[in-house]
Amino acid sequence: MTVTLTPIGWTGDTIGTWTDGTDIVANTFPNPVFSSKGIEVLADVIINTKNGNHSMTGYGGNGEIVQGFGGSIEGGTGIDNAGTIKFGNGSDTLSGNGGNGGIAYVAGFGGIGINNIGTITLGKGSNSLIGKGGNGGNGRSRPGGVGVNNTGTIIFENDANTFIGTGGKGGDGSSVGGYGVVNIGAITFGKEDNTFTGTGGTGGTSLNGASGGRGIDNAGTITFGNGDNTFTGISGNPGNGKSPGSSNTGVYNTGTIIFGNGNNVFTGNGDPTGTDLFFGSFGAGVYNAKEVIFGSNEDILTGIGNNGIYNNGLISLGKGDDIVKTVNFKGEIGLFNGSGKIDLGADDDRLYGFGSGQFDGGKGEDRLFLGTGTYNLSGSANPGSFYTISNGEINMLVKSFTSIGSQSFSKLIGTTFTI
Ligand SMILES: [Ca+2]
Ligand SMILES: [Ca+2]
Ligand SMILES: [Ca+2]
Repeated sequence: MTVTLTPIGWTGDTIGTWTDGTDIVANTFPNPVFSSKGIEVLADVIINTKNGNHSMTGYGGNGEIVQGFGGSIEGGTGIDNAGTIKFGNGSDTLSGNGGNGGIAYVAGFGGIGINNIGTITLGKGSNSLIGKGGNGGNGRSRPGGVGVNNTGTIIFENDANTFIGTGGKGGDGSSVGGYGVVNIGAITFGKEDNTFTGTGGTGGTSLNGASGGRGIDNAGTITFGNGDNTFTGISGNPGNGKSPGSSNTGVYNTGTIIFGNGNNVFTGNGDPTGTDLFFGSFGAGVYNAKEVIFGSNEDILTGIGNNGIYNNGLISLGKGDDIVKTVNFKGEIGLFNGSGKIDLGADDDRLYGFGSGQFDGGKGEDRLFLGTGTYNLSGSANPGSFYTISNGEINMLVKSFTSIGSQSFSKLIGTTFTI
């Protein structure tokens, strides 16, 4: 049965009112009502919890198993917010668990862990928002549920917060794993050190194992304040099959991700097997089509994949001794792809990888580390001051680097060299 939040408390499986103490809100597990939501806030309803520690845990109902057509077969959403939830100061936890999709002629989708189309503001205190998608139904299968799906607004204040989305497993048959976090709205963090993790679900088993889900898919805006943040997207593994499924992307960004000043660690881990669902044979750790902006401390951006970082937009590292690293699945220096720009900004930065795109070291002693191979560095720069490093197939445009490997950049101009 569903628990519904109200301005004075909650009703449903349990009934209570908001207090300044510790309020625990949860529906029954396992949720006995097929496809029902665990906890919901209806549209236009405004919830003001008081100060104190609030714990909300919602379990969506599983989809029904039906013979033939019909039935209520999608997994229910764990926590569904269409209104406004304002938490006071205190350490609050929202934990939503999507129900599993049911089995029918056409199976059901896994339920979403936390679905927000309204507004959630978490006050001061170390808060956690944790969504876990349900598994997709087997048979004529359906995808796993998304861990956290946000089309609205989620705001954290200044404190160390945790944000975790984990996609459900794709149904056996042929369906993809659920995405860990999908954001087309706005997610904002305050100062302090936050952890943001999205992990895609495993793909379903079939003749050709289905793709794992993306770790983090952002088409909206994610903003961090000053602080040392950890931002991690991990693709789910593909399902088992005679041939492996397509691989998917750790962090897939077509929106905006902005960090404040602090030592931020941003990691995208693509799927190590199969071919990429969207880029043919180029599985990506991090795919960026718009912008990722870091502030003025020491940031580390790592993409692990067939293509570690596939960038068609702008990635700006700002001031500070920053590191941008591509890693292939053997653990070696990997590949860049795309036509975008990576701007390392002021101070002494390091760039690991080779591939297409524009790479600007900016001010400072900037070092470039290419993977093993034979390369040619052009004898002159283009009108934009970029030199071309070519391996005979791919051109990498670089400027303002002081060295390549252990050798001086200026001494390599116009030469062919082997690493
Ligand atoms: Ca920086
Ligand atoms: Ca820099
Ligand atoms: Ca620099």
